[in-house]
Amino acid sequence: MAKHITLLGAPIQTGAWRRGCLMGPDALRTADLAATLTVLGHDVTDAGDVSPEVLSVPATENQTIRDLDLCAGWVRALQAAAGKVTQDTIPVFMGGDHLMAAGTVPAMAARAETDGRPLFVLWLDAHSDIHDFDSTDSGNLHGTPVAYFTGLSDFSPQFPVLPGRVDPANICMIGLRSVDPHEKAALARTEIQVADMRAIDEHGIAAPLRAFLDRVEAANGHLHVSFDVDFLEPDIAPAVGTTVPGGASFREAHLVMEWLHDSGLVTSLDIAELNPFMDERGKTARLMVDFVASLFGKSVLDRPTRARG
Ligand code: 6HN
Ligand code: MN
Ligand code: MN
Ligand code: MN
Repeated sequence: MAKHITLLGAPIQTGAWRRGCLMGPDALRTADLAATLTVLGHDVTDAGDVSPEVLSVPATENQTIRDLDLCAGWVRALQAAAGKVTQDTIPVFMGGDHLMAAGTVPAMAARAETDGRPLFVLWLDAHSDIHDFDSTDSGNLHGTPVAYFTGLSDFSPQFPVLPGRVDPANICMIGLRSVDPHEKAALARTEIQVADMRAIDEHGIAAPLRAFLDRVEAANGHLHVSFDVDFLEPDIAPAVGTTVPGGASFREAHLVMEWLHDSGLVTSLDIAELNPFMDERGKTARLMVDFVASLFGKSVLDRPTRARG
């Protein structure tokens, strides 16, 4: 089924320690993301890049936090830009480090509220990104978006009041393999469903995904997918700042993308943490374009899909 897809660049890199994610949107463009989706029959608009607001926010008690003003300016600008995306389009937010999700996800939650449906989030990542201003020991705010958009921690007054909040019970994290002690404790206190790499080794990646997609469908939910490139095994996807060995294989990630397509449930997507400065001849950018294409219907053989209106 043809979709209207809007590409929106989120070249934020101040949430990460390593510079380079600002090139992420342009690497995806160079790897032909728009044309690839157009060939699949979709109507694609590239809406260009968002720019951060220039802000000066009060200091946090934790002095280790990096680039707080710029990060806050990005969160505000991304919430504003994503907030303009209407229901009839599927936005693909091209990051940018994963703090981008502090902008995109609350906006998608607010969008879902306008038709009274809940937002679900599939978090594909080596990390849980559930730190807050007090708990982060690295000071890198890309480790915090989940604690923010769930309202589990207080990020005021530095970050905006949430335009929309995600219920932790509506989040599924797949691929985790680097979780800090504070994050472990935070996850244990929430209803977030987690399939870490051990669970994937034991039961396969299909089982937790199927269970989650069934829940999204039963709740008539919108589904936002936040795909951190470090979800993948670094051998196949070297273009990330925070590589952790033992990630999802090409085939596991590919299956996830194809199932997401067949579910007909996905209403928005983040591509986060692509750092082209770390890439090998564009291989990670091209791989990500291929995965996005699978999510939007590229397949070997046709299979029945659960088309939704
Ligand atoms: N990401 N837990 C680590 C930290 O610095 O807080 C890593 C965060 C990684 C963030 O993958 O988007
Ligand atoms: Mn992440
Ligand atoms: Mn990560
Ligand atoms: Mn940490």
